[in-house]
Amino acid sequence: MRARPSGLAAVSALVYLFLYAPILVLVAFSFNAGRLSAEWTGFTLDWYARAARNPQILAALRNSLRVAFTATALATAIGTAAAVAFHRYRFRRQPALDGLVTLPIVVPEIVMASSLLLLFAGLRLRLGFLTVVLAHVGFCVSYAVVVVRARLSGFDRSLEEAAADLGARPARAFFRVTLPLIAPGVLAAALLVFSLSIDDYVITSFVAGVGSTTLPIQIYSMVKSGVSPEINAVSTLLLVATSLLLWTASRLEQGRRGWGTALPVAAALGLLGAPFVLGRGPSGSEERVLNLYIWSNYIAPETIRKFEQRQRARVNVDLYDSNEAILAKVQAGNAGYDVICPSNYVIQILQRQGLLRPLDRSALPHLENADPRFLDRDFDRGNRFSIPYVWGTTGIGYVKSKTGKVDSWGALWDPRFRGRILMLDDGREALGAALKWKGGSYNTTDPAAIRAAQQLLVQQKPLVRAYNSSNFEDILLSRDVWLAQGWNGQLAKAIEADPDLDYVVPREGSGMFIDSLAIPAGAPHPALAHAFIDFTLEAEVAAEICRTMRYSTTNRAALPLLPESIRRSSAIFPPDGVLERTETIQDIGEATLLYDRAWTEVKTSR
Ligand code: N2P
Repeated sequence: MRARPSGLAAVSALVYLFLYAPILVLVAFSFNAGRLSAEWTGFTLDWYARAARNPQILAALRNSLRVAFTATALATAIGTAAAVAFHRYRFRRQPALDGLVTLPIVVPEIVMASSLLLLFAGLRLRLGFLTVVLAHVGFCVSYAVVVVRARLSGFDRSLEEAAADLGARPARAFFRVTLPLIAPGVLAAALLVFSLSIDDYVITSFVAGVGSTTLPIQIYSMVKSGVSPEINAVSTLLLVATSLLLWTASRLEQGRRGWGTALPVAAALGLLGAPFVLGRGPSGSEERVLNLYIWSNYIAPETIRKFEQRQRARVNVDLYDSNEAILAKVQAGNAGYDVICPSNYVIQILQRQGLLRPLDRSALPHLENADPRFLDRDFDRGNRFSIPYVWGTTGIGYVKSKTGKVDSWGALWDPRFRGRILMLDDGREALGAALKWKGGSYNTTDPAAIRAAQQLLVQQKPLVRAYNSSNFEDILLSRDVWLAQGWNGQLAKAIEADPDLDYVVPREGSGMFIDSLAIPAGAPHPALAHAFIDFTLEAEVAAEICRTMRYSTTNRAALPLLPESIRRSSAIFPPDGVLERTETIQDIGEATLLYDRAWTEVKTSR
């Protein structure tokens, strides 16, 4: 026997540590009593219990299971049939066919995702359960074929022929002889497909509509509004369940079976089903549903819950962090949203394309509460399609003790702050900062000016720690950055939590936005959508939205209900002098392409 090279064990330990440390941390912190994942404060199972009571998580889990079971049945059946056909017959150009069947395994997921979306849009299929299942079957069949074929390679065809000689028809021979013999392979394929389906994020995120949010999508959307230990708990369950399934699949492929196979599968399904037993399962009855698509950090769960109780309805909330995301979803069509919340210029674009539904004034009695300063604006004269929700400014949040007073966009290019700068992950905003700094406009259509802004951002890149539009305020609070371009509401929240932070609308001027609620043309529940918009116009509700999110309210009646601290905050309600130097982002038509191109160049430059 050869001696084991010394140090090998240590090296392998390191490799395994590298591979598994993140997962172990996640699992460990799912049992941590503290909310901040940074330190251990004691053991608890509470996050599991909470996850089991969280209706959004339960709904997502139920969707994931429905999709996974359906996709598994279909993909395994199709895959098995294909594998048997390949085994039984030789086709012309067999190698090419083999390649084509396995190709989807190596096609980049993102390519598969966007081509599926295109296909469904072309077929005018509404995005939802059906499209998700079709997509999953699409990417899983290849795996099923590969696994079943492996099993078939050891299969003795003379058994099937013997059955035929004894008078069995092909179907009977298949079900009585072939299938039982290859059953372990088929089962292994099914387990693999199930775990691929239940895990998938990229493809699902493209082809899911509202109401078909699966667990991975739900987890990601929760991460965007801050990592809570509940997510760690759900992720741990998902991780353990899929590992058990994959482990069993590989045992089956090696020809092992018995209790060692049945138990882990039962355990995995038990884990996935447990939340329904522990928590109050979601009611299966056909309820009234509102599908809301809104910016992250724009509405508190309590506010949603109030509306649900009042209307005896359920609200599905999906979150986004850029106007581009909402444009893409609504333009792709048929996403099934009832209420969306785009910025001013996006309302204009969508309305011009006929993608918004005219509002019914008689269903909006609380419109009288709205602040007239935000009504009848250029992006929607007469408010035929949209009702203002909140407004705000773009500026810089910064750590006073580290940077001193900041009042210019130039601070974001200051080499002293290398690695301590965060920019919004948003082309119009990031380019806008560069344009403003040099005395230009957010809305210039001059190609040379846009190119110059692009160059500034490329030069700035080595100083930038992160591009982030979702939780930039957390990153500032944690001191990972000292300067963050961001939107005022979230930064105002951070300032209240930490007096060493401040917010400024730079002296060169900046952006101001009015984000409005609107109903997409194809919204499935327009009546409930109107009820929701009217609900947000109630003085108390509008005040709650401002209190919890710190974005400035567009509701006049809500102002007196706000605490002094908010009314006085210059980050939340900037004085007129500040507003005078802001401008709104406009729809600039064709020139949008120049911005898109410039931003892509910035993001991909090194
Ligand atoms: C909230 C983002 C503010 C929207 N997360 C800017 N239009």
